[in-house]
Amino acid sequence: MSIYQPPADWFKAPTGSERTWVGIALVWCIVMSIMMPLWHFKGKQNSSGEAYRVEPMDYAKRVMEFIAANQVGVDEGTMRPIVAPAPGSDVYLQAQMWQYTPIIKLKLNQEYRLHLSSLDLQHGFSLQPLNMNFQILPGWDHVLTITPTSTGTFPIICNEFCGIGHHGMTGQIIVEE
Ligand SMILES: [Cu+2]
Repeated sequence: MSIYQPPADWFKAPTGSERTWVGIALVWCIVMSIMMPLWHFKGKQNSSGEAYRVEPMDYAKRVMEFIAANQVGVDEGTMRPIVAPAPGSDVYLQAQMWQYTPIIKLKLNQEYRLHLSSLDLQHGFSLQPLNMNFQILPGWDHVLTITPTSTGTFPIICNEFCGIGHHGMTGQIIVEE
């Protein structure tokens, strides 16, 4: 509640350049509102929001089972397990301060269900150099349906500040023929 009541004729319709800028802002709002759902279906890089509640310790157990069933090696530099899951299968990536586990090898042009979750706090999943970005939250299993369309080694970097080791938090997805 204001101290003084405004005069009854306080509203003045915008004129001149103010009117132009209000118009530009309005048109842009409408364009963005149309583009968001359009890009979801046309852009091929948006998640359909498939996510499930999961207790962090239950997720860690699934990741351990996944690694045990699919491990093909160990990365010598980081001592992280390397897994090569079957095409069409569920793939589990675990984020925690300050690493991603495991290193994932995928086949070109095959579809996978990539599960993302965190054991501690919020992390980011930024796949480079494609610049595909998702958030990784503890308590949520976020499932991305992905089909790699080019071969190579794709670094994952954390783009949500998560503490003192954040700058060194990286992972890897390797795509092979
Ligand atoms: Cu981080």
